[in-house]
Amino acid sequence: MEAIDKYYQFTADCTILLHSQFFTMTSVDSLINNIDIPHELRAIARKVTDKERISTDEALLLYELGSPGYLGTLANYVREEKYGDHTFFNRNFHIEPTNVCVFSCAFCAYSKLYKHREEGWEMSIEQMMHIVKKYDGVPVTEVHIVGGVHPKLDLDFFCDLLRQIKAYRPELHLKGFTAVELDYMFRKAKLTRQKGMQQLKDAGLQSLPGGGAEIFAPAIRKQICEDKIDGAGWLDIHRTAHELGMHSNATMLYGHIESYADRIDHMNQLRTMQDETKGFNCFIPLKFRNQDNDMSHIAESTLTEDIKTYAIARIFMDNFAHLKAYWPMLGRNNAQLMLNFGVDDLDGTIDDSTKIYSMAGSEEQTPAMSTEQICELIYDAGRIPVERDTVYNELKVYEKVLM
Ligand code: V47
Ligand code: SF4
Repeated sequence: MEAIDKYYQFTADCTILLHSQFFTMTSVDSLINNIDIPHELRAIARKVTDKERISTDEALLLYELGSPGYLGTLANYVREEKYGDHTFFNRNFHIEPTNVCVFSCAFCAYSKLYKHREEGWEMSIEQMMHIVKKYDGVPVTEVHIVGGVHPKLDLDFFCDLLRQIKAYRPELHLKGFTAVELDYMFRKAKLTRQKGMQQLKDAGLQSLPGGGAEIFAPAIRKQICEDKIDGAGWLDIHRTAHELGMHSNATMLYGHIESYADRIDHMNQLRTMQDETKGFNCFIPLKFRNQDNDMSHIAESTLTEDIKTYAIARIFMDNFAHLKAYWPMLGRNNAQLMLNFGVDDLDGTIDDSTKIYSMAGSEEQTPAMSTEQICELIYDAGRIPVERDTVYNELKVYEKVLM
């Protein structure tokens, strides 16, 4: 009970902080010149305003010494330097072909093992085309296809699906398949990653989502998702896509058994690869949710932890253009809050079948938001909604109409 009281007290404090001194403090100069702030943090703030990259040791220091106010001011500075108040979203929908999976990640509340496949679902191409057709006349720009790793749904099956969607609605951007699904598909087809990826690209695939990255550190991966592709393999799949001219996203599953050093190592490996390929569109920290999975005994991260992780990601990952808060996972209110901690993108006005999070305990009962609702959420945070396509071309700025 005491812990719950403390949590609510913290949330209340945080709200007060945000609505009072946080928003009035604002100036990044005050971080550099305020002698009450530890000199190491003042030096980091100076580096950031000088557009110098911070090191992994400095990122660790931010976790250890940075207050939410300090981190928010600095991350917000980076975000506003790039986009001012512009805040991106896109209109998309999801297709989840199956929740049957040969892997058994301990955090996953969504999949059914192949031996219990009768408890799960598996869609035919016809059923998936039925979903696509439901959006006839709806101005969506992207379909996001992701699911479990089903041994019978192979590369040919997915190429066929992609070709049929493209033939039906050529302007829809096809973003699909985590590196985990791709690795399995290519191995099963006995193709190199280059050849397998090329086949998917030829069939219409344009981008990869960021899933499956989890935490690259082998010791953590061994405990939470031992049997699927390792960190080096995940990076290699994304490199392969980038070399073929495709773009992709990157995620990090945080707030479970990993350390701060593991998070920074993960972000550093992504930052290093981005220097080489420049193929990542955005970085998406994913907060671990603990319901109905084999890691339910692990407490979820606090809001302070979430704030710090988003802000540090924005400060550290200087070569990533965008930082996304995936609202079905984080909850609408907390995703909105993150717009003050470096986030410039709220993903999509996603419709229906985003089951992976609702099953693991995200408070989003209905993971769908209309364009109007997402715009309101953004206005309410004092920002300006901008509809984008998958690769962040700006499609429409929604200026608020004052009555
Ligand atoms: O890799 C699974 C995560 C990911 C849980 O690229 C969980 O635009 C928290 O990556 N708690 C798949 N996270 C989804 C994903 C994604 C989502 C939205 C947009 C994009 C994009 C990518 O979901 C998995 C895993 O890291 N996940 N279970 C859980 N209990
Ligand atoms: Fe399968 Fe993905 Fe769930 Fe892991 S997270 S068990 S790979 S569906």
